[in-house]
Amino acid sequence: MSKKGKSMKKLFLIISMLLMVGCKGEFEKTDISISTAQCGMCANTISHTLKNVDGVKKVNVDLGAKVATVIFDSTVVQVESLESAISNAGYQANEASANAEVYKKLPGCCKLPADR
Ligand SMILES: [Cu+2]
Repeated sequence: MSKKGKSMKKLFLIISMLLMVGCKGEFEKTDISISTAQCGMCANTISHTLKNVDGVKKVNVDLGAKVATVIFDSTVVQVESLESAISNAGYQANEASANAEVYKKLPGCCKLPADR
């Protein structure tokens, strides 16, 4: 192989390594507290809501721990947008309170025990 070919190969390797690091760095993981979620229906609603947000890669809702774990592309979506999506589905997300109008329309089993 010529000297030029060798250095081209080296350059290509460096570029592909940088690209791999770049792609990996785009995905972030966050745990969102969903303290007002009550039942499996709530968990499904929150999970579907988050999966429909652009940039969300993976969602796991732990109803026992009341936590939604989201893996998302931070160049496309921010945590605040994930929180407002949950709020607009009628649930508290971290410090963002639930959209009151949507919360009112939730089935009884999905409301806080005091509101049923
Ligand atoms: Cu529910």
